[in-house]
Amino acid sequence: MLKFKSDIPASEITPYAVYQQRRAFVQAAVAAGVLMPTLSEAAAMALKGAPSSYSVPEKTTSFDDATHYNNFYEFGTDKSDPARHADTLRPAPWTVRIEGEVAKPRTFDIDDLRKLAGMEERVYRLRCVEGWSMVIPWVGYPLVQLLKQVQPTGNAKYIEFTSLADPKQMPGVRSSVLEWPYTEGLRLDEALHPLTLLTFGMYGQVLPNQNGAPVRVIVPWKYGFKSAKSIVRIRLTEKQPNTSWNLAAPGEYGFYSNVNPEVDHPRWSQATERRIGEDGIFKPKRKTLMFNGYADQVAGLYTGMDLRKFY
Ligand SMILES: Nc1nc2c(c(=O)[nH]1)N[C@H]1C(S)=C(S)[C@@H](COP(=O)(O)O)O[C@H]1N2
Ligand SMILES: [Mo]
Repeated sequence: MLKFKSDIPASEITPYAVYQQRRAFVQAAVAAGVLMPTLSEAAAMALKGAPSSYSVPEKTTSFDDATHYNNFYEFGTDKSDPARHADTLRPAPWTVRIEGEVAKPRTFDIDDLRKLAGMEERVYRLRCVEGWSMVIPWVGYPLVQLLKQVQPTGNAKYIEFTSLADPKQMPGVRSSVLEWPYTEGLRLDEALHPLTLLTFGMYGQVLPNQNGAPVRVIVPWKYGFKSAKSIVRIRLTEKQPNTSWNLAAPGEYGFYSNVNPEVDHPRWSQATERRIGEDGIFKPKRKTLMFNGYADQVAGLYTGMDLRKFY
C-alpha cells in the first residue's frame, strides 16, 4: 500500500468536494496499477491518508449524517447536540500525555503526534450500542505505531483513554449523566491490533469537533462507545481500568463490548441494526455481524473466552 510521510499543517485542509475528486483519481490509478503521484498529489494524500486494504467495500454514510447524528455526551445527550454545541471545543493547542507502564512516558504536542507515522484512510463500519450504524472513512494510523514509541513495560496489560473534561468548552460535563472525564479502555493486545486506529480525520479532513477533534481512537469491532473522543491522556496499566459506561451501568455495558448479535443488551436485542441514511419503513434492518464484520481479523483475540460472561 501507499505510504507518505505527513508533514502538512492541519490548517491546510482540503475542501470535501476536492477531496472526493482526488480520491476517485487515486482509486482509479490504484485499480489501473499505475499510481505515480505528482508531488502535490503526494502531499494531498499525506493529509487524507493513502487508501487502505482494511477498508470495507460499502457505501459510505453521508458527511452530513456523520457530523449531525452523534454521541458526544460532553455536549449533551441528544444526537443533534454535538453539532450544535461543539464549536466551543478548542482542538488547538492540544497535548496528549502518554504514561503509566511505559519505558518512555511523553507528552506529545498534537502536531507531533500527527507526524509520528504515515496516515491511511480506512473505511470502517461503526456500530453504536443503541442499534444504529454508519460507514465512515477515517484517517489515521494504527495505535501500535504510537505504543512502539513509548515502549510498554512487561507489566502493561491494559490501556486507558481519557477524554478532555473542561466545563468551559464542554457544557455537558456539568450534568451527572456520566462520571467525567469520559474514560474507556482496552486489553493491550486489542490496542496493539492493526485494526485499532488512532484517528485524526474523516472524509479527508481533520476531525470535526463533534466527531472528537483533534484525536480519538476507533475500534471497529466494538460498540461505538469504546472509541473515546478528544483524548488528552493515554495510560498503560497492569489492572483493568474503569470505564465511564461500565461505571454508569455495569449490567448493560461491559468492559469488552464486542459487537455481538447473539448477546442482547438487557433492554433490547442486538441482532439487527439501522444504517443511518437508509431510513424508511420499507427498508429492512440489517443483520448485525459478529464482531461488526471483523471476525476474521479479531476472533482469535477471544479464543476460549465466554463472550456472554465477558460482554
Ligand atoms: N468522549 C466521548 N467519546 C465518545 C462518546 C462520548 O459521549 N464522549 N460517545 C461514544 C459513542 S456512544 C459513539 S456511538 C461514538 C460516536 O462517534 P461519532 O459521533 O463520531 O459517530 O463515539 C463514542 N465516543
Ligand atoms: Mo454509541
